Amino acid sequence: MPSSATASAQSAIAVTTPISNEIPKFAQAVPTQSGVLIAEDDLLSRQMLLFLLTEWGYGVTEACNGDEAWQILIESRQPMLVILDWMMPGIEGPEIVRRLRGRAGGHLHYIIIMTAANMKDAATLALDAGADDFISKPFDRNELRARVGVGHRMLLLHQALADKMNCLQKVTKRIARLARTDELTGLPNRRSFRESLTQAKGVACRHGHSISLISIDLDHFKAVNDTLGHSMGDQVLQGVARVVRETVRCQDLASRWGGEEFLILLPQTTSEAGALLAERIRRNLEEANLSGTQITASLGVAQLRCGEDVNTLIQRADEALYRAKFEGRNRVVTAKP
Ligand code: GH3
Ligand code: MG
Ligand code: MG
Ligand code: MG
Repeated sequence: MPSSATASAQSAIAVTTPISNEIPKFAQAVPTQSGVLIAEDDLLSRQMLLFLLTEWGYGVTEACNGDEAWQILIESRQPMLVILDWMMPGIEGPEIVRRLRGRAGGHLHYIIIMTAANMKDAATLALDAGADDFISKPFDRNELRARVGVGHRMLLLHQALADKMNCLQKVTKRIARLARTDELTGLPNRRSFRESLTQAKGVACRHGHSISLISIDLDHFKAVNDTLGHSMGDQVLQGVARVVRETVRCQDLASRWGGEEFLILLPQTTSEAGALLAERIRRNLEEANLSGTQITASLGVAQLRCGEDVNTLIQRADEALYRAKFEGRNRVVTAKP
């Protein structure tokens, strides 16, 4: 039995193959896992359909009236290929189609309605009800094989498209995540942090909550690179990120702002509480002994003022940080509220 890919490739060939009376090879070759639901109340017709479809390689599910067919269709997504008799006890063919198309995912089935040849406008009505195709009864076996084959190819195409969409969705998600993450430390990057800060500011203003920021800059980090090498410096930065992440509370958001600088958003936090947390981070970094080297950091803390924009808040946290540098490094300085 051919794979789906082979069947797709074969169906592509069909477009350029001139029409002949011979059954094309690809049309004969149907993967056995392809199922067809036959809903037909006439026993003889149902047996004939069962015989032919089985011979052509389809797995067949039978329903002998409309209610039974409907039950099968709503209980399972399979089979996706459906042959419905128009007139049956219980729900009639076109009504089944209408109901199915109205359900989530119900547009994915390929539905062929069997119409009596002498019924006026039957084909139009069947297609208008939402069927994909129709076959007049009594049916010609070659025509049936060909039309069911079209349905089968359409379902394969749908499947291939759905697989591609799935793949695309996963890639898009991954790209979006990468665009928001700092590659070295795995922390949110500057872009992501700015968005989160703007959002958090909106929430804080609406609810009258305080919100604070800690700005961190490693002390004399250039010397770490100069003595240990850049790749060791990278490892130290990863270690700093780990220490910061482990020290902050779960509602806080630590980010790598750039280089050896980190920003932490503290929702519902005053600058006094922020300073206590900053001091804990400072101490933990000092004691961490990352990659066999002792590093220290200077930290600035600022609390959002009423009506202040996020850039000014960042700037005030930075100014506090530079005061910490100026005053001798390895310390926390809090900006005036
Ligand atoms: P200060 O105490 O005044 O902040 O001194 P400093 O040496 O930390 O500051 P400076 O701005 O002079 O140097 C920052 C250093 O951080 C220089 C730069 O090479 C290093 N750095 C920035 N980004 C990275 C990185 O991704 N990996 C490594 N290994 N080093 C980085
Ligand atoms: Mg009937
Ligand atoms: Mg710096
Ligand atoms: Mg520095």
